[in-house]
Amino acid sequence: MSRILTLAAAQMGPVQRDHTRDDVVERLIHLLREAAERGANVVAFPELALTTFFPRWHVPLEEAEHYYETEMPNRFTKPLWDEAARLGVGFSLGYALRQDDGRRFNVYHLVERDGRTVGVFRKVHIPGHAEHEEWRDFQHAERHYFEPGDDFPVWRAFGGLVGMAICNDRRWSETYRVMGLQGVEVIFIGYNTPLHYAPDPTQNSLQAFHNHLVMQAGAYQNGTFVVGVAKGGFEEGVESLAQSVILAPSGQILTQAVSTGDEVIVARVDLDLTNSYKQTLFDFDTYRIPQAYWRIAEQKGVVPPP
Ligand code: ING
Repeated sequence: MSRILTLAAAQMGPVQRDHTRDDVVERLIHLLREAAERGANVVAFPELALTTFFPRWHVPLEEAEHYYETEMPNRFTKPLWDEAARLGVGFSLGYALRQDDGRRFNVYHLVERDGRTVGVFRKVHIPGHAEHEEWRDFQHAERHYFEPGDDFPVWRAFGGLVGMAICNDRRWSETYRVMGLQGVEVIFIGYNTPLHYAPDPTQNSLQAFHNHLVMQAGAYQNGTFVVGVAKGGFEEGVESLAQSVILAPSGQILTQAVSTGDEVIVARVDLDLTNSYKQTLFDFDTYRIPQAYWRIAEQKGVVPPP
C-alpha cells in the first residue's frame, strides 16, 4: 500500500518593518495557490512569517506588542484560513504568540486540509540572548521575547504522523529523536537564519552547509521526511539564509529552493518510504541501546531532573 502525500515549502523573501499583515497574507495566499496548483496537500510557511524578524532589535516588551498575535486565525489571517480550506490544502504557519496568560512563545501552527487546527508547537531551543548586547551589529534577542516550549509532540494528520520544529530546534539531535521515538514521518521546520553569527563569525561561511547537514542527519537517523522552509534574503539590513529544502528519509534532497525570495518547492512522496529505514537500520526496538546512553550520562552526572 502507498500513502502518497504532496509536500510543499513556501519560502519567503524578506518581510520589512513597514510591510503590513495584509501585505504579508496576500503573499502567503499567492504562494498557497501556486502550491495547490502544483498538487500540494500541505504547505509549510516559515518561522515568524507574519512579521519581520523583530528579535534583531531589543526594545521593551510593551513596544513590541504589535509583533505578537493573540489569537489564530484572526482578522488578518482569516483570508488565508478560508482560501486554504477552499483549496483543501493544509499548512504550517510560524508567528509570535502572546497567550491570554501573558506568556509569549515563538510558535508553529499546523492546519489540516479541512481547516481544523492539528496542533500548535512552541519553539523549544530559544537561541540568542535576553539583554541588549552592545557589541553586536544586530541583536538576536529571542530570549527577551520568548519563553521556551517543553515538548515535541507528534500528531496523526495528512494520513501519517507529523511533527514540527522551529529554526534553532533543527540544530539539536534531540529534536528529531524525541519525534522519531513517536514514529514521526514528516517534520515541518520553519526558520529565519542570519548569515552572520556574531558569537563566532568563522561559522558564517558554513551556514548553508550546517543548515542542510542537521536536517539531512535528522531525517536519515529517524527515518522521516523533513520540510525545511526559510524566510530569507536581505531583511532590514540583515542577510538571511534561504536554501529551503524537502528531504527524504534517506537524507537525500528531493527538491530545494534556488532563490532567496518567495518561492514554492514541491515533492510528491510516499510516506511508506519511511518504513525502509524505521524497519531496518533504525529499528529502535531492536538496535537502539538507550540504557548505554543513560549509563554514560549517569557516569558524567547528567541525569534528568526529578
Ligand atoms: N535563528 C538561528 C538558527 O538557529 C542562529 C540562530 C543565527 C544560528 C545565526 C546561527 C547563525 O538558525 C533562529 N531563529 O533560531
